[in-house]
Parts: sequence; C-alpha cells; structure tokens
Amino acid sequence: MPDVGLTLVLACLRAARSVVATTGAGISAESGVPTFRGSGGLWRTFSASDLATPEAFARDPRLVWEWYRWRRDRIRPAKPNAGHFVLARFERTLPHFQLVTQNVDGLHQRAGSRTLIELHGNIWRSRCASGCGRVTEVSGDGGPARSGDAPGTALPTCTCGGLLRPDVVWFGEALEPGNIERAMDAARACDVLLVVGTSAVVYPAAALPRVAHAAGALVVEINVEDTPLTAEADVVLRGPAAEVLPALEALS
Ligand code: BJW
Ligand code: ZN
Repeated sequence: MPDVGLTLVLACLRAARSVVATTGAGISAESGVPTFRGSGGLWRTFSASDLATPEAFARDPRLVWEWYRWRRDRIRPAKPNAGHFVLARFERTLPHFQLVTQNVDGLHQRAGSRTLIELHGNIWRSRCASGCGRVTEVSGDGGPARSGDAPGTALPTCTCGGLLRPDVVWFGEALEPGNIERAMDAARACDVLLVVGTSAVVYPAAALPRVAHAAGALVVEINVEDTPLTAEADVVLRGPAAEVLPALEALS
C-alpha cells in the first residue's frame, strides 16, 4: 500500500498552482558530495571560521583556495542522482515550479534544471575579490582545471590585478538581494514547499519554510534525520532524497 504521507503530498502537488522546492547538501549526499553538518560533514573536520568567511580569505587566501580546490576535486567526478533528476523534471511537468538551492555544486544544472535560484553561489565560478565585478567560470564536469584549480600555482588573479575568490556566499556575507527576494516571493506564493536535504539552520534560507507556512503552503520535509523544521513541517517524508523523490514521482 502506498505510504500515506506520499499519497497526501502527491494529491497536494496535483492540486497546486505553484510549487517550490528548496534543497540543501543532503540531496547531493548520494552523489558523493559531503554535507556540512552531521557525521562525515565538512564542519566536523574543517573550521568554518577559518575557511568560509571573508575574514578568513583576507587573512589567508592561500589556505582558503587550497580548501576550495580540494572541494572542486571532490565534486568534479560527482554525477547528479535520481533526486536531482526528479526536480529537473518537475520544472517541466508541474505548472509553476521554482527550485531554490543552497548548494554550490552545480549538480541541479547538470541534471537539467534551468530556472533555479542559487542562494549561496556556485563553486565553479570565481569572482574578483577587489570588487571590479569580473566573474570567471571553471569547468565543473571534468574539463580543464583553471582559475586557481592547479595545485601549487600562484593565487588566481583578476585582470584588474586583484585576487579572485570562489563565487560563493560565506558566513557574514549578504546573499545576492535579487536571489533571496525572488526565493522569498516564491515561498510566499506557493501552495506546496518541498524542503529537501537541509539541516534548516542557516539563515536566511532557513526562513523560507516558515514564510511559506505562514502564507498557507503545505510544508513537506524530505530528510534522513530530524531537523529544527521537523516539528513545524506539515508532512515529513523520512528517507534519502534519491529514493523519496522518485517514489513521489512514481505515484503520479
Ligand atoms: C539527507 C541525505 C539524503 C543527508 N537525503 N537528506 C544566529 C541566528 C540566525 C542567523 C545567524 C545567527 N548567527 C549568525 C547568523 C547568520 C548566518 C547563519 O545562519 N548562521 C547559522 C549557522 C547560525 N548566516 C549568514 O551568515 C548568511 N548571511 C547573512 O546572514 O548575511 C546577513 C548580512 C546582511 C547584510 C550585510 C551583510 C550580512 C550567509 C550564509 C552562508 C552559508 N554559506 C555556506 C558555505 C557556502 C560556500 C561553500 O560551500 O563553501 O553554505 S555554510 C553551508 O551551510 C553552506 C550550505 O549551503 C549551508 C546550509 O547547509 P545545508 O545545505 O543545510 O547542509 P547540512 O550539512 O547542514 O545539512 C544536510 C542535511 O541533509 C542534514 O539535515 C541531513 O540529515 C540531510 N541529509 N543525507 C536527504 N541522502
Ligand atoms: Zn577584478
């Protein structure tokens, strides 16, 4: 017999005029990309304040670049999984669907998602740390390593002479205002919000489910573990995203 939670979510998805999915590191876990928190999470081994703040980059850009090069090397061979592909198909099969990710790994795009909002940037881009506005792309699919990817090379520099930095959002930095505004607007307007594979502790992204709930949306958490959101979610689908999302799609 189909799971009651899955059946309820499916019925709500069918009736919804607007659906938003917000994803975190958990959706990429089965692609082999490490999460941040929990067992095996990056913050268990590495210090966020030494590596993911503007102060850390100002203090020791070489150390920060070394970590991001290592991260790029971990992510480069990863492939999108079944969860990424279901969300890419939702963009085409649901009437009004918006994907909002905190992930920087680029796996949603590689699965075919086209209209996603990347709240925390993208690890495959670098941008000028001196603020001239230049952004450079690095190949994320096994292509040639550039823009600071070659170990042992000098720090990557911009054509203006300033240092390049990874084009991601560090702690204490503001998110791109247009991105967070569009995400909040979508959360306010949706009938169903799917919250997939996030610990729901990092703001302002963690506010999206509360905003959607306050505006009357059905909030569905898909996660392998409890989070601070679990008690407030309308439906909790417990399990790996790469299994739960295909199960949901298969029922439709
Ligand atoms: C599975 C699974 C499977 C596993 N299937 N599930 C106190 C209160 C409120 C806010 C603050 C506060 N103190 C400080 C702040 C602000 C701070 C913040 O929120 N801190 C909290 C930690 C307390 N936020 C910020 O600083 C943000 N900026 C900001 O607030 O600006 C204000 C400002 C305004 C104007 C001017 C200036 C400033 C910026 C936050 C940036 C976060 N950056 C990072 C790094 C990105 C770059 C990089 O990758 O290197 O973003 S940190 C890291 O956490 C990364 C992630 O996107 C983010 C969220 O993590 P996520 O995705 O939820 O992953 P995990 O690992 O936490 O969770 C994985 C989940 O998956 C778990 O639940 C598992 O159970 C689950 N899972 N396998 C399904 N197979
Ligand atoms: Zn520059």
